[in-house]
Amino acid sequence: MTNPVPRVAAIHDLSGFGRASLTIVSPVLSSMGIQVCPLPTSLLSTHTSGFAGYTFLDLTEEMRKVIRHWKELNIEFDAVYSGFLGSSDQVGIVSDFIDSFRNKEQLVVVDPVMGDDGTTYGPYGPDMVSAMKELVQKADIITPNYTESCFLLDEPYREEITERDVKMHLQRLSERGPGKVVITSVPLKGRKGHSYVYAYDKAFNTFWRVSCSYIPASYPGTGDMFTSVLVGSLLQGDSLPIALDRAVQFVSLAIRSTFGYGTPRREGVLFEKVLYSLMTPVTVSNYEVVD
Ligand code: PXL
Repeated sequence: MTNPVPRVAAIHDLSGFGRASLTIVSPVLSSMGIQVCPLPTSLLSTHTSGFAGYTFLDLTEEMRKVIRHWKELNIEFDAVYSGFLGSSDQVGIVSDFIDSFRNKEQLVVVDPVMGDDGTTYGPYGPDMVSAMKELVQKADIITPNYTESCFLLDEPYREEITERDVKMHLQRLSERGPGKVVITSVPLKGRKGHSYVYAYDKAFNTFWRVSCSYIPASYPGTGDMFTSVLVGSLLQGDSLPIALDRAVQFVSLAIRSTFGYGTPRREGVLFEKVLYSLMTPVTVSNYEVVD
């Protein structure tokens, strides 16, 4: 760590309404005592999940200028954390950013945001999937959801998956480069009523699993929330399984707090109501080691 307050370059879109990407990443990480330096990839009126007619401004050229200026200022980042990218061309920019700002103790986290429930998000197609396959090779940690792990591995999306197959996904993804792989929203066979997060740490050859009870509503932005808490927790010095626990607990609490209000799904989770909970370390832990 090089800075008294850990500093993150956050490469995500800025969606004005609906709670996704930078409007989640910034408050979550700031609440955890982390400095966020946003490098916006695009500007949207809303996120793309459930809103028709959203506006979209591609910021690729502006990103090059921002990066040039940051380089002139010799800014050091303790972590680089990328998410939703505006175009497959931006993958090259993020890849160069990682190379040019690399330092020894830095954490590079790529959330290969591409889709959910077996389909890609609005503006994405096969070119983004190919580009993401390249980018994940540069990361220390990747956090695809189950759908995105299928895209990255050219595997068919299934309604249910066995634990043996999840472990295979994790190991095959880590062979591409990242030492730690996390897969969220795993629909484990025979375990309806629960949602699972699995992780693999290559250095220790260990698999981890965290379960959370399922609430019958899925909200956009929860993946951004999960990975942001994970990044904040790791930068605070937590171990991978504790960081997974904290991320699962925060997302579950945020979903539970929202569900009772019956707000439109597309407006995301009312995480503002539970942001305070990020200011304390983990209090309950339920992770398991998987044989
Ligand atoms: O939460 C992922 C995400 C990020 N950014 C935009 C999105 C989505 C998912 O819908 O549309 C613009």
